[in-house]
Amino acid sequence: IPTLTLLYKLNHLAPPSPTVSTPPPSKAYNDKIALIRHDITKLKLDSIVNAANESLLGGGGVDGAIHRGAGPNLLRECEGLNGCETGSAKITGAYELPCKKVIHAVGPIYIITKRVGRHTSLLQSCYRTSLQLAVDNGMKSIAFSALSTGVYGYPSDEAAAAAIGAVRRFLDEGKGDTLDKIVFCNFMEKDEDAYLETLPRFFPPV
Ligand code: AR6
Repeated sequence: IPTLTLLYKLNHLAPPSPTVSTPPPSKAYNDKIALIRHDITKLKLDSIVNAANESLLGGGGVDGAIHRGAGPNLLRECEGLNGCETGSAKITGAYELPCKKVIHAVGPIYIITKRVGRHTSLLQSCYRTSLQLAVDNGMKSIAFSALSTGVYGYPSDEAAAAAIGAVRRFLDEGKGDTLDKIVFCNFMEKDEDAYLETLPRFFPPV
């Protein structure tokens, strides 16, 4: 039933934006970009990005780890947010976590959104919305979990290209000037491998 609901909603979204080709690699932002493999809940950065679902009321994977680490007050705050649409994000306090804020992004379920050609734009929209929320809330650093690559089934290589491309575009548009660090925080080796392969296409090693 949740699957049918999501499909219904997606059919009523705006048509997909034209595909954006990969820009030539740029070292200009290399000091801002970091790739690590770590438990994101342990990071002492300004903000971390959770791979949430539309209810924003917790779940498994990184979402479960973040709620466990933050304690029950995070759920209390999330209960007041009235959920979040796929492709968007909302920001909360971090409570007992070492970061200052948690950005809850709702990535697309791969198999459903691919059917309607919205998987890439929805995943990229999560990254863009999260970056904008970080900037708007005075965050200097942000760490992304690999949104949608767990339970939501997004293939690691495609997800990495969409994520890194979205970050690169945000920076190219001059919207991320106040951010000092943008961290891609992977947990599984398969995702780290995809990032190691894909990052140089957008941000070549110095
Ligand atoms: N730190 C960093 N990354 C992690 C951690 C961690 N502690 N734990 C897992 N990951 P997933 P999704 C990685 O399944 O695919 C939840 O139930 C993991 O290896 O957490 O977006 C939500 O409530 C993977 O690369 O999120 C939703 O219902 C990435 O985090 C649904 O899952 C995302 O995997 C969202 O599915």
